[in-house]
Amino acid sequence: MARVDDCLFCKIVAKEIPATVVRETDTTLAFRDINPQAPTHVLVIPKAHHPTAAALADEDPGLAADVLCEARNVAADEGIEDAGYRVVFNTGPGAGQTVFHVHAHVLGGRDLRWPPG
Ligand code: D5M
Repeated sequence: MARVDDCLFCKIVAKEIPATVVRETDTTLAFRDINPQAPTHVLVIPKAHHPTAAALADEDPGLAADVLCEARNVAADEGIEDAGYRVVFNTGPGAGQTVFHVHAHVLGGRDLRWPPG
């Protein structure tokens, strides 16, 4: 799906809402989370609208791979690869997803405990 009018992240892609963009490709955008949970907390999204990671995997697995590769590239840019980092797709309201435009949280720069809350 190209764009959903009332979607916050579609508006960030369209530059209608500002964001601190750290990487951009033809198919993806990476920007800093407005409410960071770690020293590095970047969101990687596909520019095209897919509501969840599950929908993205069904509808465009190649684009899902683009998002994962960009998560890796963000970690490299941020210098958190060696220490370790986490890539999280909250999927569904029960898992805490609040924005229904799929996004990978890339978290690092501090000790990350398991299991997450
Ligand atoms: O994560 C949704 C995330 O989106 C949450 O960590 C806050 C972040 N967010 C919300 N609005 C913005 C803007 N405008 N810029 C940057 N980050 C934002 P979820 O997994 O859906 O709970």
